[in-house]
Amino acid sequence: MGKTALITGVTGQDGAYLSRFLLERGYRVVGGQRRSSSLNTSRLSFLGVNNDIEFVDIDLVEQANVLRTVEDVRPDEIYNLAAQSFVGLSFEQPVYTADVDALGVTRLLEAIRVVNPKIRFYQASTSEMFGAARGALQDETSPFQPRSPYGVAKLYAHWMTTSYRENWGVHACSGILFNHESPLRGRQFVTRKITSELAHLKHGRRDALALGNIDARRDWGFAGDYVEGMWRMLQADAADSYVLATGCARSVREFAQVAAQHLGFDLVWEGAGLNERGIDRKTNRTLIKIDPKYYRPAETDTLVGSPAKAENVLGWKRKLSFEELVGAMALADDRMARDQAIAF
Ligand code: NDP
Ligand code: GDR
Repeated sequence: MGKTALITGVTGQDGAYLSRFLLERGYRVVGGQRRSSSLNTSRLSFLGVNNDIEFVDIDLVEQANVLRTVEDVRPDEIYNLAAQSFVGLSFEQPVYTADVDALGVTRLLEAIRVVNPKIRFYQASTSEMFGAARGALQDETSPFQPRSPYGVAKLYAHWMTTSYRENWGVHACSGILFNHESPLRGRQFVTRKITSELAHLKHGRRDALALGNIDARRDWGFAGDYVEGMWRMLQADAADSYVLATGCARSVREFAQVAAQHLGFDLVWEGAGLNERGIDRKTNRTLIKIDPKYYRPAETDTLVGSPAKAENVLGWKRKLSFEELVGAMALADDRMARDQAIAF
């Protein structure tokens, strides 16, 4: 009989890719979803796995609910992907972010300790914990300097994961993942915002796309590659912390440039600061403008990671390049925007 995995945050980007990955390996996948007025299983449907998952209601702010779920499901592995994951929002909702992203993890770890300390645990940690790192290559030994309430909450969760490993012998891993994207990425994150909105501009929308700090640099990989790394961490004999990254940083400006090219625009930049514009040279139309509304109170300018440990110890290797990733996202949004333009 295959193993049972409980995935919290199953309706999110990574939840969808991880579900598909585990189902392909014969797992029984139990998807923890947060009950709301309208359930969002669109990503799971997109990957064709919606009907193969058993759903349970779980909300990380509810201790008894978390405990009962772990008791009922009796999983071999728990992948904790649930989070208030939008860094920008964490500046406005720091208490809620901490409740879910920090204390929520302790609630899960306590449930494991009570129900069965042999359950293997994956915590979705983040490069945001490195925060003010300023461009140097970050690895598992780099100092943490979080700049956002989200990063601070995730750092607490990272240390609690480490603590349950050291104090209670739980096979608890912290995956310190750098940004990973896909056509299933939420539209508030900058990559999907760019591919989705540029595609709509191509298919008739008029308003230019408004961005914040286009000189921010991130290490962008493909979500489908990264969920394999999560699984590999839980298969290793010893639990540990691992960085998953590409080792290469690109600016938001570069991402927009490549996406625009895939969508048939010839993007050039004019002006500076708040007056900078991204213009389509072919039509002289403004595609991109700057709106300070999207600036963050404390910005993390550049984040780039070294995946050397995961590559050497786990044999993990990402497959998709930056150009292939942007191309796949642009193509998917091009089709979606075209179909919507026809439908209306
Ligand atoms: P998403 O935002 O796409 O998904 C987050 C999931 O968490 C959603 O299913 C959401 O449910 C669920 N959720 C939110 N609050 C709660 C709660 N209180 N109780 C239970 N479930 C909740 O994130 P990603 O898939 O991109 O990321 C997965 C995890 O990895 C997150 O923890 C994120 O912080 C972390 N991470 C992501 C990186 C990335 O680049 N994608 C990089 C590093 C870390 P609902 O559908 O109801 O909103
Ligand atoms: P991030 O991703 O904060 O790194 O968190 P996001 O795509 O939101 O921002 C990346 C960078 O782009 C800059 N930026 C903008 N960002 C957004 N969202 N919207 C804009 O209009 C815009 N303009 C410029 C941002 O300032 C930032 O520098 C993601 C999430 O998935 C987290 O959950 C995860 O932990 C980290 O990645 C690693």
